[in-house]
Formats: sequence, structure tokens, C-alpha cells
Amino acid sequence: SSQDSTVTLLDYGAGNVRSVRNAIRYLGFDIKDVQKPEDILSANRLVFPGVGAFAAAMEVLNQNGMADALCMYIEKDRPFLGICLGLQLLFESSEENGPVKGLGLIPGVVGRFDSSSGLRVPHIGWNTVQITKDSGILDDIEGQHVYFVHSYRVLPSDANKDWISSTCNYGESFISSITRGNIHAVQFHPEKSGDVGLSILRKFLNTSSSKTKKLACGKASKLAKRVISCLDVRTNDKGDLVVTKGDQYDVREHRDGDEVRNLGKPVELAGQYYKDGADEVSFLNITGFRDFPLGDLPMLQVLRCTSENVFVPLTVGGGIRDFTDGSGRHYSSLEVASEYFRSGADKISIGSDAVLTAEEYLRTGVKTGKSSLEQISRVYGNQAVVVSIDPRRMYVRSPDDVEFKTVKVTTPGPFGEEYAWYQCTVSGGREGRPIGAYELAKAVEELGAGEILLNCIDCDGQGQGFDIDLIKLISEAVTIPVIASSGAGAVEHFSEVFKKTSASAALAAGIFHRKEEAVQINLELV
Ligand code: 1PR
Repeated sequence: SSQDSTVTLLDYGAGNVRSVRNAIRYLGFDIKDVQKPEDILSANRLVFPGVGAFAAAMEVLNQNGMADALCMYIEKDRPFLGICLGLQLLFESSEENGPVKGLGLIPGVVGRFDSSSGLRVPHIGWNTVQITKDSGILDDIEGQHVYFVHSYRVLPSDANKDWISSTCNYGESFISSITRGNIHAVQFHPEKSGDVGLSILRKFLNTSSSKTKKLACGKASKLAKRVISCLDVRTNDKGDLVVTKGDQYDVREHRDGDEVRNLGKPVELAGQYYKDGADEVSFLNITGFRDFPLGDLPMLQVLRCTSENVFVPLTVGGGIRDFTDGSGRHYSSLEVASEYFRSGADKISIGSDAVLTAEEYLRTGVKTGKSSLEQISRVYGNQAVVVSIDPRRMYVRSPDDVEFKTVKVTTPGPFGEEYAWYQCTVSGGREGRPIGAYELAKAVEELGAGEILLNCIDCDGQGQGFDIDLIKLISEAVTIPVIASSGAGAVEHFSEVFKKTSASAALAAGIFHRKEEAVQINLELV
């Protein structure tokens, strides 16, 4: 019956739940949105993809009677799946801007990961989980990786141990899923965990009565390093949005009339890379600094179409800043970012605007709270905000020659210089700024960035390997995850960057466009 294919979704409007919707539809189910508490009580199966901050979510749930309905629904053991914050809200309270009271169905307090011992927070990445009891939905995921993105977690205890169906290890063992009867909740994102995640969702949607099989107990979890496929996107001279790729940021052919290199259509290529096993896909709208992205609606369309079929995290960057259009209408950077999130992005990436913000912050020592970076991370959480750095290597003879942090380079410069600093640029590498990558990285971490995408203009498109000196410098300077980028030309380059630096992920473009390597790079083998 039509009832059987209906999934009730509790979306209280705090962020991107488009991916969850897309995944449910992809699996052949229809979605009914909760409008009032009665819709919860009459649901066949309820999915609760909590997004945003704990306190804000509880406030909305309490205001309109949803919290009571939710507790009643769960106490009646009706099929329920909570995702991420949808797991955390079931516990007694959270320390996130708190203490804040939760739904109180499960004993335990939601606390922050402790970054004081060098642990990178937010925890962003693919982990295996250790299954501790049959859940009926996680049966097959032993040894498989699922995608996590969170700064808060609940620890296992005697009081909640009967609920726990799996744990995960990130600096410490935390609860990655709970199960009791028909009630399930997961800390990771099944809608962003590729085929493994889709199979978990499918099982939940198909079974209300769970037929479970016996499980062997698991191996220890291990954080997998992520490999990210990047698509640099821009409008070509004919007006089509194309994937392009530069050589040290120069995307023109230098023959046949200097055309912008055209490597294919963004949606198709993203779909291909997902099928090939990319852990994440990033779109960088590389002319966003001059073409306003909300005027450039095709980019939003690319996100909408891509997110219908790509079930791993999507990042989009380019042109995130305040803007006044020709008719005098003002758009805030928050509006631009919100539009990207609504269209299916999980993270946004800020380039040029973050450089200007960091410069001002270092000059004044004041956090105004008004920058794009601060506003977007306050509203969407710092895990949703990437800062993309486009540095250029500047050789010097001695560290005393510049006011910026230098490194002793592995390969000396053209005049035998033994040191270098890395100058930040804006507008796609066109303009150098008086700030180094090191100073920028530390400043944006303080201002609320959740991750750093570290490019290197010198290495971009060269296929000669990542700039290990640079990546070591930055990944040791901050506690947020760093994505190494620019220069991958062989599988060995990925293993090198993970062996020699503490980068959490590696991003590449050309190597995948040239189809020299499938995206799936089995790092344990290299
Ligand atoms: O400044 O907020 O509008 O953001 C613009 C964004 O576009 C920034 O993230 C900036 O890095 C990017 N961008 C601007 N111009 C270019 C260009 O190439 N002309 N692309 C550009 C950046 C670097 C990576 C590339 C890696 C890996 N390209 O995206 O994919 O270097 O390449 P490889 O594996 O082939 O070596 P804003």
C-alpha cells in the first residue's frame, strides 16, 4: 500500500536535510513531513536527522509539543531512526553551549571531544565501528567505513550499556549507535556513507520487525584517511558551466585560441567519481570571486542534481562573501552559504574572503563576529565551514628576512635559498597578500573554521607530489583537520603525504580527470 512506502521525516528547519531526503527517495520511498505532533504519533516509521546545535533543536522541539510526541512515539517502540544530533537529543543533556536538557530517554551526557591532547576536533572522516549487539540494521557493516562529522559525542557507561549497538574509537571509545527494539539512532551519517550507508537506511526502511543474524564481534576501529575528488568549475567562453583544471592555476589552453580547458560536465563527472569510490566530492567555482554565485544559478543546479545520486559529503566553494548586485540589492555571505546548503552542500569553502578576514583579525585582535567565516560557522556549525588557502612558495635566505613563519625547505630555491614562507593569495591566485599560510591557518581556526583545504599554487597540476614542507607546517599548527591538496600524480604521493604529515585527507583533481588512477586508492596497500 502507499502507506508502506511512506517515511515520516522530522525536519525542524535548521539546516541541510536534503541529503537524507535524497537518499530516502533514491531507495524508493515517499516522504511525509511532520507538520504537527500528531504526525509523529501516526507515523509508520520516523526518521529524525538532527542538524545544527543541540540547544536550538531542543528549543524548537519543546516549543511546539514535538518533544512530548517524540518521547511518546519512542516509548511505544515505534520504528525510529535518529541521525547524528538525532542520536544525541535522546540523551539526558548536552554540554554544547550548556548544560542543555535533552529528551532524557537514555542515560548519559553529550560532551565535547577533548582536543587538548592533540586530537583533531571536529571528528570528520570515515571510521569502522565495533558492533556490540545485534541491531538488525548494522549487520553487514563490520569492517566497513561510515562517515562521521561531529564535535560532540556520548561515552559508553554502565547506565547506558544496554542501549549501545556499536562503538567507535576516536581518541576514546564513544557511542556510534544505539538500538532497543525498533528504536535506532546513529552518530554517523548513513546518507553520506555511500553504499554501506544506503544499505543501513534500506534495512531500517524495509524492516519494522527485525530479523537479525548472529554477529561476530568486531575489530578495533581505525580512522581512514579521506581521498577527495575536486572539480574546478567555471563558465567557459561559450557560456557553459564546465569542469576545468589549471596548471599552477592557469586554466587556459595556450593554443587553439586560448580557450578554457573543458574536461566535461560537473554533474556527470561528480557521479562518476562517486561510483569510482571518492570519499568526498568538492566543487570549486573558481571564478566565484568575480561572478556572484547567486547570479550564477547553474552552480546551484549542479549541486541539486549531484546530491540526488551522490551519497558522500559535498563541499562547494567560490564567491562566498557579502555582495551588492547591479540593482543595489545586498546579499550577505550567510545568504549565499544558505543557498548552497539548501541546494545540497554539506560544507562550504571560503577562500579570498577568509584571507581578508584573517588579516583584519590579526591587525585588530578583535573578533567582530561579522565575517562570513564567523557567521556561517555560528549558524551551521564549524564542521560545515572549510577555509581554502591558495598559497605561493616564497624563498628566503634566512627566517629573519620576513615577518612570517618560514620552514627550512627540503629542496633549496633557485638561488640556493634554504627557507621559504608561503604567501596567501586571493582571487584565484591573482593577488598576493601580506599574510602567510601559517598565520592564516591559526587565525581562521580561532575564528571558527572547521577544516582547512590547503592548496599550493606551485604544485597545482604538476603531478610531482604534494608540498610536504607546507603540509607539515600547517597540519602541525592547528588542531582542526587539514586537507592536503595540489600535486598528486601517483598513488605513492597519497601514501607519502599521509606518512610524512598529519593531514587528515588528500584532495586531487588532475590525476582523476586524466583517469590515470581510479579514485579508490587503497591506502593500506601502498
Ligand atoms: O576565493 O572564496 O571565491 O574561492 C575560490 C576557490 O576557487 C578557492 O578555493 C580557490 O582555491 C579556487 N580557485 C580559484 N582559482 C583557481 C584556479 O585554478 N585558477 N582553483 C582555483 C584551485 C586548486 C585545487 C586543485 C588542486 C588539485 N585549484 O582546486 O583542484 O590544486 O589539483 P591537482 O590534483 O590537479 O594538482 P573564493
